[in-house]
Formats: sequence, structure tokens, C-alpha cells
Amino acid sequence: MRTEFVQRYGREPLLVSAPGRINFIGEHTDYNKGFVLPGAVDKRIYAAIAENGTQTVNVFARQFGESVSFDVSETAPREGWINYLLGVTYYVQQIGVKIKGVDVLIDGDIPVGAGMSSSAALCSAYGFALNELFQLDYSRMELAVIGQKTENNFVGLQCGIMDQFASLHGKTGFAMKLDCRSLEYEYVPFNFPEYKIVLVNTMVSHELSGTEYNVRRQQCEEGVALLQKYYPEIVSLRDVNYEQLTRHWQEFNAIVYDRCTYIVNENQRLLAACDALRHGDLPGFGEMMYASHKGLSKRYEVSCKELDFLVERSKTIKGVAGARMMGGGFGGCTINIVQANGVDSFSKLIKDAYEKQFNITPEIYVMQLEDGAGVVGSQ
Ligand code: GAF
Repeated sequence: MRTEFVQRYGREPLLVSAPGRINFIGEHTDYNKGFVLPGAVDKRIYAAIAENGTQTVNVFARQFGESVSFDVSETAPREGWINYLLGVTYYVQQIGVKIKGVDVLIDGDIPVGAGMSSSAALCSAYGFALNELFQLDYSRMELAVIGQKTENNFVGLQCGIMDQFASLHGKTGFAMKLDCRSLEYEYVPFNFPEYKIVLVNTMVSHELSGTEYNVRRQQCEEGVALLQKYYPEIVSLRDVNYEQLTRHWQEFNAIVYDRCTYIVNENQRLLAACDALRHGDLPGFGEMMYASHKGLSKRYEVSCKELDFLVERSKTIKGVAGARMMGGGFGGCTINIVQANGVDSFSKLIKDAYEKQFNITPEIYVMQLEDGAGVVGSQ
């Protein structure tokens, strides 16, 4: 990237990278102010960046072979991936600091649309790079919020903070339990050397923006509004317990009730799953992954037939501790915890079965938990 940057722009860049993420459990809980348990992984977005002495940001995305330019003072969204950079440029300056024009080269190996948050990694890498280059002094959490606001207001996805948080805070060998209300977090070791984290990509691309994702968020808010009439202290589904929910089930629209039930259960499950991890109880952890998938599929309805098939099939393969769909849903990957010496046979069995069923070859990735965004090389 350094060589290409120098050829393209004629000066030395700062090189940064930011990872994609997995999530062990706690799906769609972030925007309900609950808990999540993600980890950063060894697939990353790389950004090479240098000041160019103008007021223009010039971006070349190597994966897409596309160049786009915009003025640093632009405030309105456009079409396509450039919104991730436009939004971050806008929000880093929102508190009054000013940046100058930059040249940027972007590349990476996070599969796009696979539910591993390539977009959050892009915002994190670019935000991190601007922070370094202009010494803006934002904390990692502030950069995560900038990335989230970009998704919310420039891209139109009403996402929570999990993905941006994970990309910026990852730590090798650790998952992170994040409280999405207080933004307090703790590192939880995923310490099972005889197991691997294996993602199976359905190759069904999920396009979350402007779709069912935002509808789910509205349905959760509808549930909160109903319960607030009885329990004014409730601010989000995080505050709701199962008893409060079931007591008022007759007043709920059936779909909204299902959505809320899933979220209330998933928050509880996450807490229990963290306990299981701390006690080295992988079978217990795996059971909760399967229960999470069931809830996501049946009550939250963000799965799809390809994801359901992969999760069901995983149950029949020896050495799989747990599996579930991962991320926003409607496609993307399943996350599987697989015995290390069984990864090859798992991969073969699941690939053959999936090909036979859907005539699609899935991609399979064995993941490592890695550090969050950082400088790879200085100017
Ligand atoms: C997507 C969103 F971006 C996250 O904020 C989160 O809600 C996730 O879906 C589901 O847990 O990745």
C-alpha cells in the first residue's frame, strides 16, 4: 500500500488498520442499551493517508477500483461507500476542530456484506488515521461514537455501537463485554486453546441499510413506549424484565411482543454466557449460542433459510460446541465454536451439505481474536 500510495500521490503516507468483528452472543441488544460480547478479528481494513495541502479529501478504494473526492466542509450525504468517509470527516469537525485535505488509499480483506462489519472498520480506520494525523485527541470510544453517528445519519442504518466499539477496542485473545448504556466494558478471555472460532459465510449478502434492521429498532421502541405507561422508569428494553413483559402481553401487537421477548431473553442469556466463559463451561456457552439463534430466527425474525440450515447442520457435526447466526442477519455468516482437530472435517461436511442444499459454495474463515485499530507504519 505504501508503494502504491507513493506512486499515486507522490508522498509518504501514515498507515493504519482497523479490524472487523465477530460477536459471540448478544445480537440486536446494542441499540436496546443492553450487553454485547464481540471481539476484533484478523481481517482488517487498511488506510494509507497523508495531508495534501488542499481542502479536498481524495479517496481511492482499491477493492472497488473507485476514486471519489469531496471537500472537507461537505455536510450532506451522497450515494454509496463514500458516505463512511464523508460522515467521519463531518463528525470529527463537529465540535469545532478543523482538518485539512488528505489523500487516502483504502484496502482490506474483510468480506463485504458478510456481517463482519467492514463498514465499521472503514470508519474506525479513517477516524483513527485523522485523529493521528491532525492530533485531534479523540478517545477510542469517541471515535466509535463518530463511526456510529456516521452509520446512523450519513448511511441511514440505525445501528448501535457494538461494531465500531469492537473495531477500536479489540484485544488479542479476548472478547469484550460491553454495557451499551454506560459504555463500560471488560475484557473476557476466550481461553479454549483446543477450540477454534470458525465463520461460515452463506454468501447471501445482507443489505441492512434502509431495510428490516431499522424496522426492528422501531418495534423495540414501540414495546418500550407501551411498557413505559406502567413503568415510567423504563427507558429501553434493557430495563424490562420477563415478568413485566408477560404481565402485559395482551396489550401488545403479537410481532412487537415477540421482538421484545427475544431482546429481554438475549440480555439474560449474555450474562449467563459470560459466567459460563469465566468458568470454562464451553458446553453451557454453546447451548446459549444455539438458544440465541433460535430467538433470532423465530422471535426476532432476522435469520434466513441459509443461516438456519447451517446452524441446524452444525448440530450434527462432532466437535461443535455451539453455533448461531452473527451480526445484523438476513444473510452473512454463522459463528461456530469448533474443536481444533475437527475443523477440517467440519469445514468439509458443512461445505458439502450447503452446496448440495443451495448450490452455493460457502466461504469458511478460521478467526483469531486480535487488537483493535492501530498504526501500522508511520510517515
Ligand atoms: C449490525 C449493527 F451494526 C450492530 O450495531 C448490531 O446491532 C448488530 O447488527 C446486531 O447485533 O452489525
